[in-house]
Amino acid sequence: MSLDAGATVVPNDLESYWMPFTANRQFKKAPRLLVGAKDMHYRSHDGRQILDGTAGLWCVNAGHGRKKIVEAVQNQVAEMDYAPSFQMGHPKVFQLASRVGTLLPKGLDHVFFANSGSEAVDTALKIAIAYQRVRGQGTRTRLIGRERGYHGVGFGGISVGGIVANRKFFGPLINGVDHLQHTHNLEHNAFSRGQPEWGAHMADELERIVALHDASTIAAVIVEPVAGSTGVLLPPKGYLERLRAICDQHDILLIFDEVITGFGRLGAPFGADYFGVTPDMITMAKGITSGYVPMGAVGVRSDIYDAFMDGPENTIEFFHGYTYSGHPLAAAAGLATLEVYEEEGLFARAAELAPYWEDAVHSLKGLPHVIDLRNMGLIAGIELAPIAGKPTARAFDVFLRCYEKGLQIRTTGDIIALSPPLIISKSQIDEIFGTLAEVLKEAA
Ligand code: PXG
Repeated sequence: MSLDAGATVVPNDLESYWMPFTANRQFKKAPRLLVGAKDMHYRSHDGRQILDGTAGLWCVNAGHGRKKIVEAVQNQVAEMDYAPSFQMGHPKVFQLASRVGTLLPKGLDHVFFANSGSEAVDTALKIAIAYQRVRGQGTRTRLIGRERGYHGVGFGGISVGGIVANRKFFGPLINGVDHLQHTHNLEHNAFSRGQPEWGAHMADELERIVALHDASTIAAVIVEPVAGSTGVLLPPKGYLERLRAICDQHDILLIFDEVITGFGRLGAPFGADYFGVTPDMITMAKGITSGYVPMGAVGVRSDIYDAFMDGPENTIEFFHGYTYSGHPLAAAAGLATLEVYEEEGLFARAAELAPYWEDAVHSLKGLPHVIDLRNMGLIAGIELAPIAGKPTARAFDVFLRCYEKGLQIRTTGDIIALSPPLIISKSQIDEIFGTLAEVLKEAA
């Protein structure tokens, strides 16, 4: 093993690392290692510049190696590495909660910190069930998710999630969960620009689920406003509004999982702002620190928080938390990241670029294998027809070819997902779609 400090890092033994969500044996035969990053680019271990079309994994919204964030983290680690999170605090985590509170939709002004999206989701689900209990509605324990939903990989998240491969290996999961149908429909909505017209009625299925289980057993509904991991599924016009109305009618909490849609991805602070639909809780991660340090969080309506602030003042109100909740490095990264977003107007920039992005996405129409193009804010989904009998192979081939040509994309099944840092320029947008067009013409 040679991992010499300062030298280009090329480990010669890849065996020990069990890689997450990766075809380990395939990867280890032909590894793709990233060794540096600045602004819109990664540097690969073979010294090439790779244009980052995915903001890492949907997280580096401020772009790579931004001085302000780097220095904030460096200074923080030197000043105080760690502070206990239970029965103790440190100033920056309070500041960050206030800052995030001011960004969140009105009414959601309390923030619980975790270290990832998965933890944020489990936290929100636990808050939902515990809230029903503390307000005297302890029979409301059921959770409703959606097919093709991705809510991370904790047992709570995969239970409400709807991606079969993420669920089928792991036994009965948590019980008392039901699922809405997903809204993806190529027959009605292929090649829609932005929100599709067809499908608002799919929200009415919640009425059927409520009729089946009775509202008195249901704590919360959790959905991604735009489903990311499953291949960029956009909510039909009116769909989220209807979900909100049905939840209101039955006194059920609505949770938006905004791990991807938060922090400017759609050209607004949150998807809730973009769609004008306010949930009762928002889960977030990724963009909160631009991915520089892991962090997750849940934004909570103040009356939910208040419902817990009962009983003797010396009792812990909510038995939940992590050693690293609000870690000083994450808090410092978060504060600096929010400053960068604000100073550079990056959410507005994403909104301004969105029409240009939309045209670029839809310029791929008519190219081989492209059966749908979807876009919103600075997100794109490009759905390819699978190779017969070999699902995922075509998109993966496109991914490898793009990487060879210096472009980082992401694939899920036979869908390509794009979500660049919000600092992307128009010429870099042209480069992404130029490369993709070339590759689609030559791909299998
Ligand atoms: N909720 C949503 C909506 C997510 O997208 C999580 C929860 C879990 O976050 P953590 O931090 O625990 O991974 C996510 C994560 C991809 C991809 O390319 C998406 C995610 C993670 C990695 C890859 O589709 N989303």
